[in-house]
Amino acid sequence: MALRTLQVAPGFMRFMPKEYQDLVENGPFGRQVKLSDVGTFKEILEEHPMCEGCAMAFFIRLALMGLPNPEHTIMVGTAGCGRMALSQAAIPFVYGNYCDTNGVATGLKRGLAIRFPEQDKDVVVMAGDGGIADIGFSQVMHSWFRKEKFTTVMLDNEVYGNTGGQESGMTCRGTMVKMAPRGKQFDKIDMLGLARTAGVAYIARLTPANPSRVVSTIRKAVLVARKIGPSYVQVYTSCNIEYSIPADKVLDDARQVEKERYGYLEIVSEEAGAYLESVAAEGGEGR
Ligand SMILES: Cc1ncc(C[n+]2csc(CCOP(=O)(O)OP(=O)(O)O)c2C)c(N)n1
Ligand code: SF4
Repeated sequence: MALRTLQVAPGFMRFMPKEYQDLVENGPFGRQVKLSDVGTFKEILEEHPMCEGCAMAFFIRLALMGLPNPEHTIMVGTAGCGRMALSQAAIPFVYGNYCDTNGVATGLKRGLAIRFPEQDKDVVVMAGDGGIADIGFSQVMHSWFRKEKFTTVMLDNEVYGNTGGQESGMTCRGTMVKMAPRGKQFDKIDMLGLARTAGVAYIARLTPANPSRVVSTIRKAVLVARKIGPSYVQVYTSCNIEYSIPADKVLDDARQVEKERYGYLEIVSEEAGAYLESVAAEGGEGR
C-alpha cells in the first residue's frame, strides 16, 4: 500500500462509506501517532470478532499504533486467534498457511525490496505461540539465521486458543489446559534465548500492561528490521477463555504475570542500538 492507494478520486469520495472517508481524512497514515493521540484519529483496527476482553486483541490494537509507517507495511499472519483481528484492520494482511509465516514474509520482503528500491516496505509477522514456536518453528529459526529483515511478533497466550485449549511449547511446565489434562510435562521453550543465539538484532519481551511501551517497542522492532536485521517481540497476551480470567481482570493478570515471570526485557545488538540512537537523535520519528 501507499498513501495514494488510500485516496479516492475526488468525485467518488462522497459515495464512499463514512468509515472509509474518516480513515482517509483522519487515519494514522502519513504521520506519526502516539498513544496519547487515541480518540483524535481513526485507528487502523476498531472492530474485531475476538472474545470480550481478549488481551491479544488489545495488544494488536496498540501494536498497529506503533507501526512507524503503516501505509508501507504488510502484516503476515496465520491460523490462530490473532488473524481474526488482523484481517479486520485497514492495512494489507497476508494469510500464510499455519507454519509458513516466516517463509511467506521472506519472499514478500525480498520481492518488495526489488519492486520498490526507493521506498522502505516493512513486513511484520504476527502469529500465536503455536504458529511461531511449534509448527512454524523451523521457518522462524531459518529466517533468523538468514538475517531476513522483517519483524516477528509472537502473541504468546501460552495455549492453542483458537482450537480449544491444547498445550503449546510456550505453555508453562505443569500447567493444565483443557486438552492437556495431565499438565505440561516440559519447560516453556526459551524463544528469547534462541533468538539471541540466531543473531536477531532486536529482541523484546513484554506484556500489554504498559500500553505506551507496547507502542514504542513495536516501533523500535520495525525500524531495526527495516535497516539492520531481524527483530523479535514476544508478548504475553493471556487467553481469558482457556485460562478462565474474567474479562475485567485481564490487565490485572498481565500486571501480575509481568511482575512474576514476564518482566520487560530488551536485547539489542550493538549495531541496532547505534541505529536506534541515531533515529532518536533525529527526532525519533523514523518514518
Ligand atoms: C497445518 C495446520 N495444522 C493445524 C491447524 C489447526 N490449527 C488452527 S489454529 C491452531 C492453533 C493456534 O494456536 P496458536 O498458534 O498458539 O494461536 P492462538 O489461537 O492461541 O492465538 C491449530 C492447531 C492448521 N490450521 N493448519
Ligand atoms: S480464545 Fe482466547 S486468545 Fe482467542 S480470542 Fe478468545 S480470549 Fe482471545
